[in-house]
Amino acid sequence: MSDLILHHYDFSNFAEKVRLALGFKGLAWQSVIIPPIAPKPDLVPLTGGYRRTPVLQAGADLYCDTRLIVRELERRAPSPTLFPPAQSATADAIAYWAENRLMRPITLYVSGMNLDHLPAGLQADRSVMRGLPPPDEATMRRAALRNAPLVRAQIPAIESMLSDGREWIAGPAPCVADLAVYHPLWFFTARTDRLAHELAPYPFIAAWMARIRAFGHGVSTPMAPERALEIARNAQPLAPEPSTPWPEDPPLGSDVRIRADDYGRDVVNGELVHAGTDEIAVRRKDPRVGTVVVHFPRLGYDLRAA
Ligand SMILES: N[C@@H](CCC(=O)N[C@@H](CS)C(=O)NCC(=O)O)C(=O)O
Repeated sequence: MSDLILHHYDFSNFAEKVRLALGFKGLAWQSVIIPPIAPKPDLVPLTGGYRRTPVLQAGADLYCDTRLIVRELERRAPSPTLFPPAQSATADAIAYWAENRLMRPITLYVSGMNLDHLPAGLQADRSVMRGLPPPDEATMRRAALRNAPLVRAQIPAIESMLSDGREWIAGPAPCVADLAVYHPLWFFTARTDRLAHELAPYPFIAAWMARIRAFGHGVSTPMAPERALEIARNAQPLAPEPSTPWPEDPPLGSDVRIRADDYGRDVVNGELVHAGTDEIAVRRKDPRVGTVVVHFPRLGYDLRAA
């Protein structure tokens, strides 16, 4: 049985990025479905408070944020690679743009146009997650209309990247940037086809999306959430990778808190066991899961002394 457990739900676009990475690498994995809105009583004991989706678990190690999750999959299954070295700088820049500049307008546009398809309580939950008051339907509709032009100003850039006939977005080989640009576009039609017309004028995008869809999702087996907790409880975390801390970092072994620097800023407390250029990790204890190590990417997370 694969020891990879993905905590996710079907319409999460960031989860779709990881499902496709699992498919690209031909991996088997266990699928734990988590609630799309808080509370997440069987996830938070594992992560220590992080509630965003998805989370990857392997035994007593938890990997938060797709930036790190995809790298961890690469470390465990290097071939085929999602990080061809010649493309890595371009890929990182493209992925950053797609997930931080393109994604939000798409979310606001798609959600506001599909109010009749949103799960109950979703919008209120997302507002709390961002520290905002819950919007009423008219506000969401206005946000959708404001964001439609911002979406339309950016999608042609994707068509243009592909229009020299290349198969993949950052060069001759598929890489993590393909997944990072794909999942915001996937979100357009994840619930309904209502906005499919927005992508219709772009033949290069359509062909490229079909190539990525063909990666599939690997081989997944459903797992009950309690079983994932039990697996963590019965496992020991991996020995932390050697650290290369910066002088500004809190000392290794000290109590720290980590949280996302954008939204869903729930604090995770623990003992700093790894500080590297790209990753930070804390060890923590929970009555339901014993000792676990929770890993985060360096970029996008705030690390400070507790
Ligand atoms: N930077 C994060 C963003 C993850 C994210 O925003 N996921 C959305 C779902 S697509 C989320 O967490 N929504 C709130 C939730 O699921 O509780 C990542 O790459 O994993």
